[in-house]
Amino acid sequence: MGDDVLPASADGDIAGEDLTALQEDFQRDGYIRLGGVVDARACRELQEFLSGSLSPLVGPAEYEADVGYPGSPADRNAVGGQTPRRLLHAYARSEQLRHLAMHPVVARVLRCLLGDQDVMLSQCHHNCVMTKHPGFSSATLWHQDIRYWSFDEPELISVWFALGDENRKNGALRVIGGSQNLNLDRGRLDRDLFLRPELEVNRDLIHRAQIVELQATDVLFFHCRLFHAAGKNLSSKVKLSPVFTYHRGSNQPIPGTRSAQFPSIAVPLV
Ligand SMILES: O=C(O)CCC(=O)C(=O)O
Repeated sequence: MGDDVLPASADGDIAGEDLTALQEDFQRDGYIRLGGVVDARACRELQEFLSGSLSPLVGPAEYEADVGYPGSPADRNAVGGQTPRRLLHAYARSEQLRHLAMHPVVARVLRCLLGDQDVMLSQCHHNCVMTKHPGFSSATLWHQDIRYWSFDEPELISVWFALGDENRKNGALRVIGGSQNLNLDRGRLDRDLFLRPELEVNRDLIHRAQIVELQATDVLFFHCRLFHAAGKNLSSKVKLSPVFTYHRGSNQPIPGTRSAQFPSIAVPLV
């Protein structure tokens, strides 16, 4: 099940039969969690580095006020209006983040899930560090990340790295397992392609959601068509989560779109 956390072995490797099980879970649920992938010390060092990028803010960044989600400040001049939501261009920010994006266990699992040796990291959206602040963070409504993307095929996988614990209190992700396989009528989504919660049929779907709690060093892989959402951070500590998105080399961004703005980078074979 996608809600089990499969630990990587002490040397960070994964047995072939485990990879097959992960692939089956991913096909069914649209997400999988892997436990203890990133070295704990690397998580602490990344948290330290990223905290230093918040104050003073090292751009480029997206602000909570820019997205206008429930709970976000009305504009950048409002109280809390300078709260960052994402540190953008994560891959370019440091050697440590580049190592994280190309983590050998992540690369191995991606090759299996995408069924291809030729795996690429997109430098367009996500490629960011989600920075969920106490006080001024917003809730993210139910959506599929494919709304951001323009690729030949809707087959991309995002990898979410937990540098600290992620739980209900600090706004962990919630997912609707299996929803990557649904084809919903356009009328079930609002103008911005969020699920319309006022529709009973959508309420039934949302009722199936599960929270994805993560511990520092865990990673979550999720399909770009998986419906997911997240709450505000009600803890007293900023939640920092690097997120990168990957695709097969043969699955190309549509020229001229935001997805083609920067070249993708090959994930090295290990
Ligand atoms: O609020 C969150 O942490 C979820 C963010 C998210 O799902 C997104 O930006 O696509």
